[in-house]
Order: sequence, then structure tokens, then C-alpha cells
Amino acid sequence: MSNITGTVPSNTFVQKWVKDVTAMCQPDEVVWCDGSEAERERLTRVAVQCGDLITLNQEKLPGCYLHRSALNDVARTENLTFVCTEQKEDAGPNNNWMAPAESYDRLSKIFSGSMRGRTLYVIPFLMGPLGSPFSKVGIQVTDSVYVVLNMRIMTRMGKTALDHLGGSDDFTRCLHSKADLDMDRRFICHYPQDNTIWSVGSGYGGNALLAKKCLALRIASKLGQKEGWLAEHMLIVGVESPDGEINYVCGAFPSACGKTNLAMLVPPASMKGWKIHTIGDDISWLHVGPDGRLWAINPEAGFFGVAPGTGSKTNSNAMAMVNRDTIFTNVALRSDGTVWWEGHDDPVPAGAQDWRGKPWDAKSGHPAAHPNSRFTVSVKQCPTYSPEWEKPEGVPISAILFGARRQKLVPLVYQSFNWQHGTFLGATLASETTAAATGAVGVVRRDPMAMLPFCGYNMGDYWGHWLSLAKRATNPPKIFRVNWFQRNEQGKFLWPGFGENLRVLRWVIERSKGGGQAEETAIGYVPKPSSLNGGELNISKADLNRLVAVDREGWKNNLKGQGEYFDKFGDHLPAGIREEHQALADRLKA
Ligand code: GTP
Ligand code: SPV
Ligand code: MN
Repeated sequence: MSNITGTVPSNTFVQKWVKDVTAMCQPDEVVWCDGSEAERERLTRVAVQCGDLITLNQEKLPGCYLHRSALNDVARTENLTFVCTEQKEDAGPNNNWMAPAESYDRLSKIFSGSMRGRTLYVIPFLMGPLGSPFSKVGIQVTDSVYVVLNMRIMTRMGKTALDHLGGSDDFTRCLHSKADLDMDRRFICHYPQDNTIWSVGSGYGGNALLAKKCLALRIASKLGQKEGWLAEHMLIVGVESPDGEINYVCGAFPSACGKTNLAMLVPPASMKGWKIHTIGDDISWLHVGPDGRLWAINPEAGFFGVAPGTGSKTNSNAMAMVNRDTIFTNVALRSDGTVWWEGHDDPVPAGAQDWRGKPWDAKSGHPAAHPNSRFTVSVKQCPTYSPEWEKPEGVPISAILFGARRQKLVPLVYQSFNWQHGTFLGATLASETTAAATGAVGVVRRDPMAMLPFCGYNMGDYWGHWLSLAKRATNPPKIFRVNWFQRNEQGKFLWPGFGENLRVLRWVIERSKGGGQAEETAIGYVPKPSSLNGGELNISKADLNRLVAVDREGWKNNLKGQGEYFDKFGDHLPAGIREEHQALADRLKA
């Protein structure tokens, strides 16, 4: 029998599930977490003692700690991530699949006794605002104190969640063990039919913080299909114009393609009177409101943001929020006990340790921080944090952006003709891969709606679900495609990005309200260069024209690849997507 500390909740379904997984994992101790400050202090001490956390300079970075992951455990492992439905077809060609019985059997063997000599923590957590009809409860069990401390920042954890749950059985069962961190025994498995996630063999990010990609996207996307809403890999930002009107925009960009940055952008000096309100940086749950609009909540409570590239010039809001009460993962450690990464404000440090804890200097020939190094911080520490984050009904969305990394072809921004065409723009999203997942970096891959790694069911059915929303959403957001990442022949970015992206948001909002200057092209409405300009935009006219140019031949060459991709979905491909593909081909021919 394991020793139990903390308050066992009265919910008998929770009790029974935890008893069952405890019997399988055989920890020495079971700790029921309450999310309190006292508990944070105690668990932080435990984490420092066991080496999970390194205490940083508490004068310069109060409440901040550094975590170094195992060398083989630095990003999500998509090849080891499975959707385990009875029928393979329900998972679709977009997911790895294993039969539930087989996967439960294989993973049970790894979980069995995996927590011997360890503590099992029980984390009740709420995804979404207090008292929101859209919020969902999860219970995560884990043997990683680092995971507990991250979940505490990333979710509303403890009593709040148990109160929301009451006596109900309606919670996601999230089982996690680091086990021996062996890649050959690493599996991240989802069982939508059981509202269950089993993850073993990793302690990193989306593999281990099961509230995030596993629950809030893979499990939630399937729930959304059943219940008539959408779970999306989208930031949520409020854009306030000088006259005081706020419009909310959602943006789906693949991992490490700029969601956190856009969610808290700093308006350029040339755009006086514009303000940004940050609601979320990674995940949106979208429901059709009584007014026929889409309303979004951010189910999370914190940011798990990319460190490299973050500096005062690119994102001063992020810099301001990570100087206290932040957990850093896999960044470099300076000799004064502070942190550093490529793109940091400070010069390249001397006498630093790299993310692995090895001595590092500028001549080492590899980055000091891991390219997927991260900071974990509460949303409330963001200087542009918006209290609307806590609104049970969420915020009404005027526009949806689909964005990706494309050096060529895809213009800075263009608008779809309507909801069906907008869904097609999402379905044809493709991006150069990044360090956020293991595997090659910089290769163009199809990533529909930035959801390829996160859609918990057949992507063809998912597109169908998107199209069907138009029947209920009588006043849906306008849909746009954006690309901050075009480059010239020298490999230099054509668009300054970051704060200047507000120029694009301004045009997007004008267009959403039926105004704004645009030119109709074969791919959609493209802005007149003058509508992006208007003072102090420091780029040449030629570059600006190039940023919004439509390369008809390039798009024609793309058609075949799009068609072949859609063919993979067979009968699951909705007619509306096929129609849009044909319509694009016809327009390009005309
Ligand atoms: P995930 O947390 O993995 O989902 O990533 P994300 O989509 O939130 O990306 P994030 O905002 O963290 O940006 C990732 C990288 O892209 C960082 O290194 C940024 O500095 C860089 N980046 C973000 N916005 C821009 C931009 O407008 N232009 C350029 N050139 N780089 C950008
Ligand atoms: C992403 O990869 O999109 C992330 C980081 O936001 S992780 O939590 O690891 O999924
Ligand atoms: Mn993400």
C-alpha cells in the first residue's frame, strides 16, 4: 500500500480511477495536489533536491528555475503519438493508429511498477474559465514533480477543478509516467471513446503536460465534433484601434511559427493609439453564440513559449513577463545564475553552460539554448493580459488567420471569398518544419489548420465539421491566410514581422467589417500595398509589391500536390473541399 498525503476528494469516480492506476504503477507515495502556494513552495524544494530544477539567481530572477530535460527528450515525438480508436479509419491518415486493446496491453506492461520508489502526484485541473459551460475537467496522474509545477502554471489546478466536476464522471483521465525515459518505450496514446490519455517515457512539453495538446486539442477536437464546437491550435488577441473599438482575432500557425509573438505584439511607434489585449497564445475553443458569431475561450492558464528569438526588439512583452516566477526548460545558464538564449538582448555570454549543462562559448559550434527551449509562465504576468480571459462566454471573433512559414509563393496576407473557401485555405496550409517536434527542420509539409499533429480524428471528417458550422454560425469570422516568412534571394526576410504585423491585423479587421482596399485575384482578396503602408514602414516599394504579389504559375504547380493530398482522405473528403480545389484550378486557368 502506498502512503497517501493531501485531501482525497469525495468524487468516487476520481477515487476509483486513481486507486486503479496506483495499483498498476505502484508508487511509494500518493500526493493529492491542491494547487496552493504552500504546495508550490514544498514541491519546488522537492524538485530542487531531486535535480529536476536548478535554482536561478533569486535577486535577478525571483521565483525562477531552470529545468534540463533528458538529451533524448527535447520536443514532441509525433511518430510515437497514437490515436487508439476501434476503427483505424476513425483516426484517419493524419494519425498513427493502434487498436485500443493492443495499446492498453502494451502500455500497461510499461506502466506496471513504473513508479516504484517514486511519488505519484494527482493533479485535478480545469481547462477554461471558472463557471463556463465550455470548461472541461481533467485529472492527471504523474511521477514528475516538474510536470506538476508546470501544470500548476498552465491550468487552473486544484479545488477549482474539483468544484467544477462535483460528483460527475465527466473528466479526462490523464495518466503519465516518465518511466525510464527510453525512446523505445515511449508512447503518447489517446482513447477518445474512453476520454483517456496514457503517456509514458517522456517528461517534455506536449508529451507530458497532458492538459495541453493531448486533452485541449486531440481529445477536445473529437468532443467538439460530437458536441458542435471547435478545438483549435489558435492564439486569441484583442486589437484596439485608436477610437477604442476592440476586435478579436484568432490565428492558427504551426508550432514555432509565431502565435505567442502575435498574441502579445507591441504596436510599432508609427501606429499611435493602437493597443493589444492578450487572451491566449496556443489553443482556442470556439463555440457558436446565440448571435451566430463564433466565441472563443482560451482553455489554458499559462504560456509554454519558445525562448530563442525572444528579445526586447522582437517581443518586449514576453521579456517583461519572464523575469519572475518562470520555469525555463533547456535554455543556457550564465555564470551569475541567470538565463540566456539565442536572440536574447544580452551579448553572447562568457563562461556559460549550454542547455545540457556543458561549458559553452561562441566557438562551440552549436546553440547554447536548445532551439525548442521554452519558458512556462502564467498568462497574468503578460503586460498585455486581458481580464476577458476569465469571461465564461469568451470573446466574439471577427477574423481567423491561417499562417505558416513559407519562403516563397504565399503572399503576406490574403482574404478568402467565404467560409467554405476559408476552410479550404486552412485545409491547404503547409509550412516549413521547426524544432518544436523531433525530425528534420525546414522541410515543407502539409499541416492543415496547423492541426496535423493535433487533430484527434479523421482530418477529412474534421474539414466536414468545419464546413457544417456555417449552418449554425450565421455571422462567422472572415478567414485569411498570412505569411510573415517570405525571403529574398539572399535569404533575408522580406517583411519585418513582429510589431509590424499589426499593419496586417489592421487591414484584416477593416476587411472583416466590409471595408479596406483589396484586389480580387485567383487565390483571394489581396491588399493594395498602400493599405499596409502609411508611415514609417521601413521597406522598399519593390519588396512591398513582391510581398503581396500572386505567382499564378507557382500556384498552378501547387494544385497537383493539393489534389494528391486530398485523395488520401477518400470518402471522408467533404465535397466542399473538392469543389474549392476545382474552383481554384478554374480561376488559375481563366
Ligand atoms: P508554439 O509554442 O510551438 O506553438 O509556437 P508559436 O506559434 O507560439 O511561435 P512563437 O511566437 O513562439 O515564435 C516562434 C519563433 O518564430 C520565435 O523564434 C520567434 O522569434 C519567431 N517569430 C515570431 N513571429 C515572427 C515574425 O513576425 N517574423 C519572424 N521573422 N519571426 C517571427
Ligand atoms: C507546440 O509544439 O505547438 C507547442 C509546444 O506549443 S508543446 O507543448 O510541446 O506542444
Ligand atoms: Mn503550440
